[in-house]
Amino acid sequence: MSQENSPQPEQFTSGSHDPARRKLLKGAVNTGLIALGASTFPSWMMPALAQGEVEVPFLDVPDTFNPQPVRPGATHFQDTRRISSFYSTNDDFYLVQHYGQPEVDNATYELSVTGLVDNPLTFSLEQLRSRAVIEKDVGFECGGNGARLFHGLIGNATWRGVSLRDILLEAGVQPGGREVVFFGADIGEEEIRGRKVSKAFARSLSLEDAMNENNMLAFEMNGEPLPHFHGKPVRLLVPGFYGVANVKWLTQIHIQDTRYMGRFMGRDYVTLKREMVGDQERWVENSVARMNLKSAIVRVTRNGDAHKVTGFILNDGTPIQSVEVSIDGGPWQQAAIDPQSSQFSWKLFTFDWQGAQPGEHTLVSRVTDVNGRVQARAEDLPEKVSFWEDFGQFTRRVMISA
Ligand SMILES: Nc1nc2c(c(=O)[nH]1)N[C@H]1C(S)=C(S)[C@@H](COP(=O)(O)O)O[C@H]1N2
Ligand SMILES: [Mo]
Repeated sequence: MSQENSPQPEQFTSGSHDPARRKLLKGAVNTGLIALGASTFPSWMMPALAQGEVEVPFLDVPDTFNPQPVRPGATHFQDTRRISSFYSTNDDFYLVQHYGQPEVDNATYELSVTGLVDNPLTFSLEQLRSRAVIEKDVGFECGGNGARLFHGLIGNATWRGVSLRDILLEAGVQPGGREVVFFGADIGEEEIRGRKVSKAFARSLSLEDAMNENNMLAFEMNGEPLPHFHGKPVRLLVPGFYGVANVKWLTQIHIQDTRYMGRFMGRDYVTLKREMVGDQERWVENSVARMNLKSAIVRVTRNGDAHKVTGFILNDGTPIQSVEVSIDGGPWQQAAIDPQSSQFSWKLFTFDWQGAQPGEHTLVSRVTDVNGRVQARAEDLPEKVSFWEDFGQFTRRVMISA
């Protein structure tokens, strides 16, 4: 077995490109039976498996695909074939961290607000917790999520915390403050132009984006104190943005008058694609920011003769018009969106597949938002050489047994 046949999520930021991996996945056939999930989460639409219900195997998932339980320091991705509830559990919600998982002590934790502000501020955890609390369902995926992990770098949770906007208003951003930088407690050694330097994980937002009332400094996830791996005790949440914006182990917010250029703004999480700039075709880089309009089918189950297709939608919070499924290249048919969905949650959808015949089939979904934007086929998107922002239509192959 070639090493590339088995996805290595730890290495997904090291510059692997989609095309090679995709080629390998295409040829793979899963002949084994899929073990039936034992999890039973309360859910609007789907107990993990209802009585008599079985998973239908995907032919596009190779036998070597082997999702692991959470391990300290490691990337974790969900087995999306088992997504069966609106909220991901804190353990199954994916994990990505580039400089390990620092231990931050709640008792000595401090968040500082510095730079171009009238009132520099510091908060203890207790002081943050005593502010007005906001609560929101927010789902997101890593900007590097994609087909090779069957879109497993994903999760949806209910979060509680305080308003970032209120804190910035209290600090009083001075005229000229343009950029808000968020630093984590995790520090890595980076070699930049031949020099080794210690750098904290950091991301920035324009002042306008930072002032959005949806942004939260979160200290609770699904009713529990924010778990260590997800950024204990406080993380930033920017609803509608890719995961990289949601700085974990947050310790400093700094307002400055220039662009912030760090590895995770300017070198990694940078998409390079070919597109029209005015009337010129150019190669263009962009820093991964708002989530693109995306849907994917992740699960197919069978109960007697009835087949159910399940998938998810993620985007920047623009309301969704519809999500549709096409079987074997046939007409687009409407799927049903989970009514628990809210603006920034993921949106699970289900489709009742009538009259599925024994044999091999292809299934694909596409989502449309209220502005008429339609999820494109991957081959219709601009040519792209980086694997960031994988949001084209995702065709699945299944085998229906007689
Ligand atoms: N401090 C810090 N925050 C971070 C990261 C990191 O490495 N360090 N990784 C980012 C990336 S790339 C992603 S996708 C999300 C993942 O959040 P999760 O592990 O809670 O799912 O955290 C973001 N916040
Ligand atoms: Mo990420």
